[in-house]
Amino acid sequence: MREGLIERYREHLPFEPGDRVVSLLEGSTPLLEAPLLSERVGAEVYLKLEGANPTGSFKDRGMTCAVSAALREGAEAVICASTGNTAASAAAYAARAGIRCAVIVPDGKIAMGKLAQALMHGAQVVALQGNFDMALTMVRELADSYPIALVNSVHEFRLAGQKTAAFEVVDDLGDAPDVLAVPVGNAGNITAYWRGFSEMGTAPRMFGFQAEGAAPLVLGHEVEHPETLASAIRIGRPARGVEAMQAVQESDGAIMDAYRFMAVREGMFCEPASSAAVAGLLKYGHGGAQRVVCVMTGRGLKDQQTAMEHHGGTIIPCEPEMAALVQAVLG
Ligand code: AN7
Repeated sequence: MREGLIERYREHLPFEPGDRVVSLLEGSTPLLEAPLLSERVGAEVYLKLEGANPTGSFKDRGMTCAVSAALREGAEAVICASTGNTAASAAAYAARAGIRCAVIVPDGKIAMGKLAQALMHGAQVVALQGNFDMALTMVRELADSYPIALVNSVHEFRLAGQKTAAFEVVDDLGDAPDVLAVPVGNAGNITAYWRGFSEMGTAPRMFGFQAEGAAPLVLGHEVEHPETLASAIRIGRPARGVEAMQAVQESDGAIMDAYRFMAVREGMFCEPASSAAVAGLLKYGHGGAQRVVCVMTGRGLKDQQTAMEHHGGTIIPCEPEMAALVQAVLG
């Protein structure tokens, strides 16, 4: 039987046998070779397919731990601020646990699929007329004053769960890659990977990629009004600072090029934030690495609107007649 990541990695995680575990069988995601990307980058590039997690993003790794820990502490409700994926994941795990969930999202700035997930799982969805950074500040204050467990990546259990992705990469490759490329918003995920690799006694170089309009870690200062098409990483004040990270920024144009390249050439439909890491690799290269792992943090279907606006294809209308169909198909 397949097991969730708390069962699989219990000796590395702060859970005891007998603790109630809330799992949707997250983790154990595929590591896929990317031949065309490898050719362009000039190194062996592998994709860590985190979109294969139950709610379609890497957030499930942290959420199984955060929600299980919240239950153990007797919480009856969880809350998070989110650009979308954390909200979807928190809502799903809270539903599974039978507790209430509130998600605070920047109004109009999260992908529709993620909003649909949060609503379907029965979360209380609050659309804040402000950005993610404001939402996080306010949610932290609220969680300090009321008996609601905060499940953002300021929560240690989130990082504990997310570090397991590094264990899987080392397991699958037989060793750590030379470089790990990952999109960065709050810098929770890159911090978690670094911990995971460190616990395995390895130290790959960490390449973090931010979108040009939302690149506080590259600029070295907070960004008050972050803007990018990659809405998942529209974050101006990262909750986690990081060591051992090299951060660069990528323009929305390059992110959209990478987004299409991955879908058209590699058959991999990821969400725009994930393609920020691919765009960065294409622009800055492998940095002397032989093996690179690029983390595909979320699934393309989450954000159909961006896909429909940037696919570059056409839909050919057709009358239900054979001649018209031949014309439409063969041109
Ligand atoms: C697809 O869901 O912050 O650097 O609230 O959804 O750990 O923040 C999402 C972030 C990368 C950045 N890729 O990770 C949220 C949220 C995708 C994401 C990131 C996010 P962090």
